[in-house]
Amino acid sequence: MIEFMKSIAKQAGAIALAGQLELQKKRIHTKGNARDLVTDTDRAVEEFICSRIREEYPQYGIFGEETGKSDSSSEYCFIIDPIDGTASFVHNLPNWCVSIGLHKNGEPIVAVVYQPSMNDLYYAEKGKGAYLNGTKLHVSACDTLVESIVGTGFFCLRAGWKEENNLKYVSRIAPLVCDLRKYGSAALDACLVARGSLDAWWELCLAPYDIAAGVLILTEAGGRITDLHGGTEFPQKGIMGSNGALHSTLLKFFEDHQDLHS
Ligand code: 2AM
Ligand code: CA
Repeated sequence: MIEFMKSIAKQAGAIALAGQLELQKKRIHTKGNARDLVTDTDRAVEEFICSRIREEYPQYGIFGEETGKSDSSSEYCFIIDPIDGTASFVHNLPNWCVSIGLHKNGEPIVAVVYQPSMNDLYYAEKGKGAYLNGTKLHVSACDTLVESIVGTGFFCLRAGWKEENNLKYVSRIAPLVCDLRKYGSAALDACLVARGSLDAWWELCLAPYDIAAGVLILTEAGGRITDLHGGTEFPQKGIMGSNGALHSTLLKFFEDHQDLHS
């Protein structure tokens, strides 16, 4: 299974890269077409992944960002984000990826995240560790906020959260940490924590396909994932992934500022 998922993620990445090349040619000159093209590429990538899954695992469920949930009673479900980090994809920035997770009875068991711009393939199987291009991953050992680099994202702003949004957390945490990062792909943020480049990451308002693969890669690399209250209701109640060592400190931070978030 893992080899199948790695292979389709890489092929999907190649389809996306070809779409991105077309997009770059058109983006400078024609606004409207560029928007259509990214949607077309998203759909083409997801359709490719779904068709390969239907060939190899016809009985399994599929939940894709573009096509929604398939009708299936299988205990297995593939969860697909064909291009996570769409804004970076459109603007020719490197921080976008193909994300494919496999759940069994709602629990992640296999995960693949492919970042074509770097040719980086992250993957994990439950209980077998997480890897980047064959090298085992481990989260960082950083245990103080003042030394930490923490990632976040602002989808909540685009989702229309006018008052209770992430900006209030950001303004309060910025003075406490070494630095903040915002890369625009939740799947890659989770992988960056898994490889120890970020010490933690949080976001308020994501969908299951944004994080389905990233959560397993992060936890298999020794990290911890919860909602912003320390529970398991992510991403509905926000999500935080950390190296583990910083987790309780960050949960305390969010608890102390809970009035900022409904
Ligand atoms: P995307 O690039 O696939 O749209 C950045 O803050 C994160 O928010 C990205 O992972 C981005 O995924 C995600 N995001 C953007 N629009 C979203 C939506 N409508 N629902 C859920 N997540 C979204
Ligand atoms: Ca996404």
